[in-house]
Amino acid sequence: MKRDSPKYVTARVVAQYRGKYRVLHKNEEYWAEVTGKIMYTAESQLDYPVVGDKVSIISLGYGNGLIDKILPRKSILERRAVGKTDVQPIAANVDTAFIVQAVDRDFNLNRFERYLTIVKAGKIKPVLVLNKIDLIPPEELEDKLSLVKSRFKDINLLTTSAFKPNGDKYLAQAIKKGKIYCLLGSSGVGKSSLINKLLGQELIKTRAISATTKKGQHVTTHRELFVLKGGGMVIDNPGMREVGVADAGEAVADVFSDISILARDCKFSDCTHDHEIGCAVLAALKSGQLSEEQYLNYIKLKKETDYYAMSKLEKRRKDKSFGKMVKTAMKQIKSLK
Ligand SMILES: Nc1nc2c(ncn2[C@@H]2O[C@H](COP(=O)(O)OP(=O)(O)O)[C@@H](O)[C@H]2O)c(=O)[nH]1
Ligand SMILES: [Mg+2]
Ligand SMILES: [Zn+2]
Repeated sequence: MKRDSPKYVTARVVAQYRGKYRVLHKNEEYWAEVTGKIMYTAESQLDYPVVGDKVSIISLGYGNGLIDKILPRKSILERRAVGKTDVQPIAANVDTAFIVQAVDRDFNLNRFERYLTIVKAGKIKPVLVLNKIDLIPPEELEDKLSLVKSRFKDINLLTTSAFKPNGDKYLAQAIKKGKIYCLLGSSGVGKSSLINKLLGQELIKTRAISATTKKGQHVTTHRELFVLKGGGMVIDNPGMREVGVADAGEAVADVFSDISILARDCKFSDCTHDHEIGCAVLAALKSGQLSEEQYLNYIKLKKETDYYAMSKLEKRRKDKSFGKMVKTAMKQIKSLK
């Protein structure tokens, strides 16, 4: 008797739970787990599926599936817990990240810089979003907008309110069919409210019970991708307390482009802009051309990436000596034969 060959389909990871994933193939949803092969060969979290990933699954019927392979990623957004070296993937294949702040209490230019660094390190396009604009008078909003614009000259910026009719207009306009977006920012800035507004009431209702799995969706997910009516995809993220930067040396230079340009005039090419004689960055700080706030944030983020790079090097060194150990052991084994 001939057995049926397994049915492979390509699907999108739309939600992740502990060890389980919800994936979407066309309009069909599956609950999926990863194969043992993925589990046993994984070297880090990066080898596991993450929301936004395209995966190849084996359909097991009844809305269940096995994730067999992660298809090559266009981009990967990752962060690092402060003081640790392992990176945590946030989302895959994101085209544009909306970095959200609320204009009332959360407003903080340094925080924008930190998020910009992780977004740029992931080769993702950033857009800054000021939400809850219903809470402040127009003059105050103007002041805040000019502060953001003067610090981030080449980054797109838009304003929203989840509470005003059409308050998501600019956000909706920025979202294109077939592209993946994610909302980043502290807890409470209104990310989920904005996504609800983009979705509209009806869509949320139809999501209450999944047609394929017949399971209710009361489970609070940590990260979830929503498909909008227009065909754009939006990922909601839980608020992240720590957004440590990882492999982001280049991104830091990019985000702090003013400092990078100044640094070309430093006397030493390896200047750390910390104490060196002939440092153009320190000179600009002294003359007031560069603000102390931005300088300090730069030094802080630079230290974080340097630390990360260093520990990676150390890891590599360790790997090397382990390799040597294995070689010597193999030789000894051979000589015994
Ligand atoms: N006034 C005002 N409140 C908002 C706005 N957006 C969200 N909120 C409120 O802010 C709180 C946090 O919103 P939520 O969407 O859960 O934030 P998240 O943690 O970023 O997902 C909730 O009480 C919302 O009702 C807004 O545009 N204006
Ligand atoms: Mg939320
Ligand atoms: Zn310097």
